[in-house]
Amino acid sequence: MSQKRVAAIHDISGFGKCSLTVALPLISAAGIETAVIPTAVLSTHTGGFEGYTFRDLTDDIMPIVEHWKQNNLQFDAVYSGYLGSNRQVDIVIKALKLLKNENTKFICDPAMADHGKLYAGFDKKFPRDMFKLCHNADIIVPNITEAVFMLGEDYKAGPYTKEYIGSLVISLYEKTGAMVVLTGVYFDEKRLGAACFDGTKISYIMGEKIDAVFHGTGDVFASVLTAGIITGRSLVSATEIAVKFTCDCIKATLENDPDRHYGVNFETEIPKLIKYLGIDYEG
Ligand code: PXL
Repeated sequence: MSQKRVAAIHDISGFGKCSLTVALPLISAAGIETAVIPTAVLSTHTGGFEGYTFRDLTDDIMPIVEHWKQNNLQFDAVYSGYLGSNRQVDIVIKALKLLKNENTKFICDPAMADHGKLYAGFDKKFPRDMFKLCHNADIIVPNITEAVFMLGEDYKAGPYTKEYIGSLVISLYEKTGAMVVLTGVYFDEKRLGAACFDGTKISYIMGEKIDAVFHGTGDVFASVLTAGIITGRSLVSATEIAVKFTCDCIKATLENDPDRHYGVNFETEIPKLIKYLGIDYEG
C-alpha cells in the first residue's frame, strides 16, 4: 500500500499527553505519515496546570503551508484540533485551500470545551468561529459541550435521551454538511460512547462507562478515528475502534497512573490499536 499522509494542525503541549503528543504517535502507529503544523507551543495543556507558558504560532501557519505547497506535498487528510487564537480559524480555512486536493479529507475536532465549560483562554465568540471551520469539514468530532456551544444551545448534563442526541447530530450535519461523530454520549451509567451520522443513519457505538474523567481522551479518540478513516474504514467501523481503544487507554491509566490531568497511558495500548486496525507489520 502506498504511504498515506496526514497533516495534523494542533498545539504542542509539552507535558500532558494531548493534541500533537497524542496524534503523532497514534496516527504513526497506524502506518500513516503524520506531518505537523503546530498552532501554539505550551509547557502543559491548560486543563489543570497553573502558570503554563503559551507561544502563539498564528503567524507561522501560512508560511509553513506555502512552503509545503511549493514542494507540492499531497495529503490524504488534514486533521485539525486545538487552535491557538480566534484568528487561526480563517487562517486554517485559507490553508485548507492549499493543502487539499480532490481526494483529501478534512477531519475537524473542534477542541475547545468539555463538561459544559470552554477551555481556559477561549472567549464566548470562539465556538461560533470554530463552527465556521466545521463547515469546511468532511467529518467533525465534537463532544457534547462543543456541539451545543456551536449550535448556540445551553449545555445539559447527561444521561441523555436518543431523541436529544439524534437532534444534536442531525442539526450539526444539516448546518455543516459534514459527517458527525459526537462523543461523550450516554443513556445510562453503564455505557458511554459516540453517535455517528453519515447522512443516512444514526449509529450508536457504546463502550464501558468508566467512572473517571481523564484529560486528553478526546484527542486519543479523534486521532484513532482519523487513523481508521485513512486506513480505509467506514465512519462506523473507525468509530468502533476509537471507542474501544479510548476505553483501553482509560483502563490502563486507572491501573497504573491515576493522575487525571496527566493524560491517558496510550503507549502500552498501541499494540491493541494495531490489531484493531487489522495491521500486520510482521507478515
Ligand atoms: O485536549 C484538548 C486540549 C488541547 N490542547 C490544549 C488544551 C486542551 C484541553 O484543555 O489545553 C493546549
